[in-house]
Order: sequence, then structure tokens, then C-alpha cells
Amino acid sequence: MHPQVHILDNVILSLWLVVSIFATQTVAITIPYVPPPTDVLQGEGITTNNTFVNFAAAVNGNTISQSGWTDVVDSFEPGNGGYLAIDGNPNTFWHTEWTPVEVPLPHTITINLQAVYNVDGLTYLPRQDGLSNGNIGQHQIFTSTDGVNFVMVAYGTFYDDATLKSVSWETLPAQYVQIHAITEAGNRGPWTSAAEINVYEAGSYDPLPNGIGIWGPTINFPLVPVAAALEPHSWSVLTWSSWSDTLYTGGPGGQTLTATWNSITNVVSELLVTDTDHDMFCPGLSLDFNGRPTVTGGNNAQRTSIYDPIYNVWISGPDMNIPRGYQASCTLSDGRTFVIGGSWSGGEGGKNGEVYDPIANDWTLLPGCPVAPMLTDDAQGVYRADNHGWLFGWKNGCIFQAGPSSAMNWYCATGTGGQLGVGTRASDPDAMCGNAVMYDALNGKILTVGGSPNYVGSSATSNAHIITIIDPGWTPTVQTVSNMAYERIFANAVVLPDGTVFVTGGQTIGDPFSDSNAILTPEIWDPATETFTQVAPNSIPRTYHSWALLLLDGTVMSGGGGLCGTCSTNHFDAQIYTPQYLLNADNSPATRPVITAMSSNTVALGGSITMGLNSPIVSMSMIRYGSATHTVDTDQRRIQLSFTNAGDNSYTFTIPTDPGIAMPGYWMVFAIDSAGVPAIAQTILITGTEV
Ligand SMILES: [Cu+2]
Repeated sequence: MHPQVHILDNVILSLWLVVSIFATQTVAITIPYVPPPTDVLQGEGITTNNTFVNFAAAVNGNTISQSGWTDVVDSFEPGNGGYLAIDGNPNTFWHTEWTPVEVPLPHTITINLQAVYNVDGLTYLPRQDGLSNGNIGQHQIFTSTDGVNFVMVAYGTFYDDATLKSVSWETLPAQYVQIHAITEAGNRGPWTSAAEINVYEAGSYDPLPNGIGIWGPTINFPLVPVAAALEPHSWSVLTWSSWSDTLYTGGPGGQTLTATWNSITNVVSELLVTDTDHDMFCPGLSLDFNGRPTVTGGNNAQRTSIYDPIYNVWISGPDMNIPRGYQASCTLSDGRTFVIGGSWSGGEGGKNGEVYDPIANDWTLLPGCPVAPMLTDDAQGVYRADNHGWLFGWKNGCIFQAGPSSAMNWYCATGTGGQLGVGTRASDPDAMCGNAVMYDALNGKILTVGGSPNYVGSSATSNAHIITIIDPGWTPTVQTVSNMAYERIFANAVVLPDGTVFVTGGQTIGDPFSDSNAILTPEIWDPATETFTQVAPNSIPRTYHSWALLLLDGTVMSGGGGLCGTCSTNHFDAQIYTPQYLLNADNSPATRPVITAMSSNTVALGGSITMGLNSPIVSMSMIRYGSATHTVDTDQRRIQLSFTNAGDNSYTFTIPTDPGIAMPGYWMVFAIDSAGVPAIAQTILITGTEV
């Protein structure tokens, strides 16, 4: 018993830190801030002269010596001491008090580095004695220069095991680092424990100028998120890795570890999915008319899994006729799902098209949709050549394939299928793991960027093209536009409410599971000028196995990378980029218009919705919910909406009638004011029937 233990019950929630806009997603929430304890338990003034322990870690920067550090904890069990998380000895650990009373969560540890460093990350080593009690689950991490004013730099959930947890964040000068443990990872009890905490510093710190957007706190996942899909109803992003949090090889098959980030609560939760007997690593992925991620192949190469976000259940679909991994998948104008390619698993070659009918619940081969015309000339042969097609579901059950092969094709999934080659993407070479984004679906406009002739080992390009498609069978026009500033493979591209396209991450030479030559500066392409502008860089590489998705508040979540066991390029995290249109010139949050009323959130093709706002707007657009893995997002597409203004800030817009353009499913509707600031989107469901 330690009577001097000062429990924070009374003060934990007495201070609230309003985290700036990049931490708050869809509503203006506040993050509870836990101030450091006022009673110093142990370690005050004690110089520990610790041995420098450099744990292998996938964090940015260099380890700061623990020598001289002190820490303050809200509670500790005397037998284990108070500051043993910073003593350089992994065999000793800090554990919160369990006898005679169990001190309830949350718990805090605040480390005083004794000097200001440009901190950019930490590692947390759970206890190493073979027990798990006190492993940190949900957490928040704060830094401070003065020990009084703290800012949150990271939050999320750690996986429940004894492996080293690495956290990186955007560099900030700080003398104090505080971990706020919200849950015990296994929910075994109200404890927190830590064997070692190390803090990292960047080589330099150059504050970014205003006017180029902001990257927010790091969001930690209990897995390497390799695939991601936006969920309707719950304001969440669903992610998954493979059978385990760090590995895709050697698994038992039949299971997938998933994690979901909720944008309202900022909680990251974890679920092991075994219902569909499917290791969904490296799959095909697209969202059907009901917003359900349809996941095909991958590690279990023939399986089909469908996630129902309304009932939060995974549904087992029938096996594909052809086993696949790295195929592309897209939803069709009739509600079926088309896949083609996929020699990464299930054998090489012959991965011709097939189609899934969700009503009949069956797969049908399409012999008229051969994969051969869309193969790249990859040095590794067909194993890579049929990967990650750039597919766009279009009119009349047809698909436009814009790449990555230089050759472009129409496929049609009607009858036994059809295919028509329609030339090449100008002088662009094969562009494996580049991006293609339909930024203006009404006019059939697709932006393509980057990619590389070979999956591995060749220089990527900085090329950009606008492809304009009209009707199936027609030859598209291809316009070469100004290059990006950077060559990129494994980058991700997201269309924004204003029709610009945000391109982030990637590397200059394709090197899976390496962050070498990573590009940390994103670019935004403006269709008005047809040029790219560089915006705020972030510090966490996003290369192979990364993804990005537009969120309902007009920000972009960018995450993942790695999944290579004990490698140093696993990224168990995501970050949110806030574009400048949500910020004032001084980077304070811009005042947003607010959607106050919707006549309906469900609409048929050709139907209309009236939207009420609290202030005037000048522009409207809708963007289909996205899903992304391996640089492919065949779901996102943007439609500029025309509307009538009934006065009183009431606006009526009409959905296009063609399901090939206004692909049924969930869309975000954005209303933009005269300052270019979008309201937080309303979600609408476009049903597959025409009025
Ligand atoms: Cu993969």
C-alpha cells in the first residue's frame, strides 16, 4: 500500500483538450486530456544512468538516451517500482497497483526527457515475463514542452501481445511524453504495465508553412491495415491485414484479422473474422449496391466474403470458378461484381473474367472476357502482368479498363462476355501500381498517374493522363498532361469534393516491403489547370500495401504499408490529411456550411433530393464511397451536381439516370460555399432502380 499514490479520478476529466480539426472527424468532439499527476511518485530528481537499449523498431528517427529521464505515473505496484519502464532493462516493468485495491483505468505515465528534443515517435515494450496483465490496448499519446500544455500526437489500439509496439508521429519539439492507457488490451483487468518505453527524435525539425494542409495525429491499429473500405451507417473505416497482425505467410488459412476505426468515437476496435473461411490478404475488393465490401480471393484464392455493414456480419459467398490473388474487381451497372486477372495466387495465367451475381449468389465465367489483352509486359511474367487492373464499371454492364497495361480495353459482362481493344494510353508505358481516378463521371473523365513498367525494380513514372470515355466500344481520347513532381509506384490517389485529386505516398522504384525512395510529399492535381501542386509532407512512408480513402468530412485517411513479419517497414497506422480548403490562411479551422436537412437519404436513379443548409453554397458534388487496397480503388468516383436554389438555402439536386454513371450504392454529397469550404457530407443511398 502506498498512501502517497495520488489517484487521478478527480482530475482526469477536469481538463479537456479540444484537438484541432484534423483529429476530429465527422463531429466536433473533444478528446479528454489527462494532466500529469501532481504528486511525483518515484524518480523525481533521480538520475538513473541507464544503459542505452536500442530496440529494433520501425519508428522514425533516432533513439534518445534514457539517461537522466524521470517519469511520473498515476499508480504503481510497489514490488515493481515506478520508473522501471525507463530503466533500460526489459526484465523489469512498471505495473499499476493491484493490491490492496485495483486502481481503475485509465492510467498515465509521463516521461520527462529533461530537455527538449524534436520527438517523432516512441516504442512501447510490454512486459516480457510471459504474462500479459496490463498490456496497453486503447491509448492516447501526448507531448508537451512545458509539462502543462499537452497536444495529442497519436492514438489508437495496440495488439495484445508482448511484441514491441512502435509509434511514429509528425515531429514536434517536446520535453514530456505522456501515454494515456485507456484499456487493457485483453480486458483482463484494470491494469497497465510497461517493460520499456523509448522515445525517438528526428534529425531536424522545420515547421511547415501554412496553406498546404495539415497531417493529423497518427492513428494506431492493432494490425498492418493493408485493405480498407468506408462503411455507411457507422462513420467507420474497416481495415484488415491477413491471418495475423504482421504476417501473411504461414497462416492457417480461413481467418482474417480486421480492425475498424470509428470516426465519431475515435476508437479502433479489433475483430478476428473466421465466419467465411477466408484469409482475405491481397484480394479483389469493391463495394456493391448495398455498400457491402465484396472481397474475393487472395490467400484463400477461391473464396468470396461479403461484409454487411448494417448487421456487422461477414457472409460467405460461393467460390470463384478461377482462384485469384491481385485480381481487380469492380461493381457493374446491373449490380453484379466483375473480376479479372489475379495470378499472384491460385496458379499463374488464364485468369479470364468472371462475374458474381449477388441475387443468384453464383459466379459465372465470361469466356468473352480474356485477360490477355490487358497484360503488362512485366519482367516477372504473368505472375505480375495481370495484377491490379484499373477497372471502371460503366454503362450497360460494361467495364472500361484504363490500365495498368498501356493497352486499354472495353469489357462487357453481358451474355458470355465481350472485349474490345481501344488503343494505348498515349505514350505511357505499362504503369503497374499506378492510379486511375474518375474525377468527373458525368463527362467520363479519368486521371491516371504514375506506375511502373514492372512490379518490382524498375523506375516509376511521374506521368499523368486524362482519359475521356463515352460509351462502351467507343475509342476514348487520351490527353497527356503535366507530370507530377515525383515518380511514384504504390502511391494512392483520392478525388476530393472540389474535383481535385490528392496523390500521396509511393516510391520511385518498386520495392515491395521496402520504404526506400519513399515519396513523403503529396500532390494535388487541379482539373482547371491540369497541373499538380505539392502540399504538406508527412513523415510516415506509405508504399507497398498502403491505401487512402476520402472521409465524409472532406479529409483523407492514408494508412498501411508492410505486413512483412519482423521487417522494419510495417506501418500499424494511418494518418488523416486535412486539405487547405478546410483551413483558414492561418491554418485555423475554416467555418463550414452545415447541412441541416435532407428530404431523403435514399434516392432512385433519376430522383431528386432537397438539401437545407445553414448558409449559402455555390457548388455541389457527390463521391461514391471508396474501398482501397494495392493502389486500386474502383469504387470512388465523383459527379459534379447541378442544382436549383429554392431560396432559404434550400437546394435540390437530381441523380443521373444511368447506373453506369451514378453507380448505385452509398455516396457522399458535398455542398461547398463561396470560400470553397465543403460541409460535412451527407450519405445517400442510390438504389438500383430508376424512377
Ligand atoms: Cu499484397
